[in-house]
Amino acid sequence: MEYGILRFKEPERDTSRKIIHVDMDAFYASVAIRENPALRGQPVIIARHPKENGGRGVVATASYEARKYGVHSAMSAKKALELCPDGVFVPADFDLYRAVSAQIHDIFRRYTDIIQPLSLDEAYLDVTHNKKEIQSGTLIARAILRDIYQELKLTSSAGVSYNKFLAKLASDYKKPAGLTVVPPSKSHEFLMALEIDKFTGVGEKTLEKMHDFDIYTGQDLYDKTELELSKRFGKLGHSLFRRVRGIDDRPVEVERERKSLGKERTFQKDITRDEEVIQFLRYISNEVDATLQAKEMHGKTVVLKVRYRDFETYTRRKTRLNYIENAEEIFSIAYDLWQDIGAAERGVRLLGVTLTNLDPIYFENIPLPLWPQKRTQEDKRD
Ligand code: DCP
Ligand code: MG
Repeated sequence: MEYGILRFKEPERDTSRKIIHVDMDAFYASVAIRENPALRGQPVIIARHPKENGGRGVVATASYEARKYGVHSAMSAKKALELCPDGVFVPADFDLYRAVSAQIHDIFRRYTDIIQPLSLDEAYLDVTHNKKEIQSGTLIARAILRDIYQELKLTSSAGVSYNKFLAKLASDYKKPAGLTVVPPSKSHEFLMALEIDKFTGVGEKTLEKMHDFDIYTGQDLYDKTELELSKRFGKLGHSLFRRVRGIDDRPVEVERERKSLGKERTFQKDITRDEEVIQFLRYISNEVDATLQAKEMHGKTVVLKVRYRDFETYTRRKTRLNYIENAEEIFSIAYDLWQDIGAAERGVRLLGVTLTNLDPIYFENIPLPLWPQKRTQEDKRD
């Protein structure tokens, strides 16, 4: 017991979760380079060439080579050309980015379904309880970066920590192709050294106010009282007071998956031969296709579900760049997936085939929103 000293209790931190933030490196530019290897090593700028549209265009992103010239997102294409006259301008291809993003999400889903996308190239994952029962968030993050690289030939960066705020800061810490882990024991040190503009919500205007108040680093922020911060910065002040103490209890908010349609069957007698699996997958692919046609829907993602005799259940999915148009295509993807996860000799109790991310066939030309609609106020500032 201490007497005579009035002590303010530090607010509690919850360090029980394992959160990963994944962010693709120079996303649009990397996809463009992957599609056209002649671009590798060149300063690639994702924008229409100023010559083509009178210089009204804006840079979506730039490869790291182009960034050396000072080119960055949201800069006018005209300015980018001035800074980088040898820049290779490539127009954006949103359908392609959306498709690649779905493939990245397929990889995430091998580890967890608790995924919150912030944009096409960025998402939070809660892997506290994950499908692989891996204890270490770091190992999962490493596996995800590896899968993305091996399967999609794209590099990404990840941050691992016990909350969203720290995980996001960490993913940005060693870009490109970086993995940064901030365990509870290191978060204080990490936050104290951070420049103040790295804190979520501190944009240009707030930055000036921070400097006026002699706040340049996490440490300076930490040294202020909650009252001081809330007086000057209102709600943001309250939030920053907590953030700089490593507190952020926002959950990873799962987006509802778009419509899906599938069929599955539990067999009276377990299947034990590959030929029987193939035969059944053919049959059920036809069934799914017929129902889809009746409902005038189509999709790009096939999910295969397999339950073995011992009730162990696996699901695996694959996303195509284009809509899957018939039963034969559904079957061929389902069979590919079976080859990944199937082992007939274990005794197959249940098989299921589902198409997800369905769209109505006749509304193809309505553009989907590029950014997820449901975002909390704070994520909007992320
Ligand atoms: N984007 C855009 N306009 C912006 C910012 C981004 O069109 N003002 C697009 C292009 C990016 C993608 O969103 O490729 C992802 O944005 P990021 O901020 O993650 O940037 P990058 O992935 O391009 O680069 P980094 O390696 O810094 O993450
Ligand atoms: Mg990115």
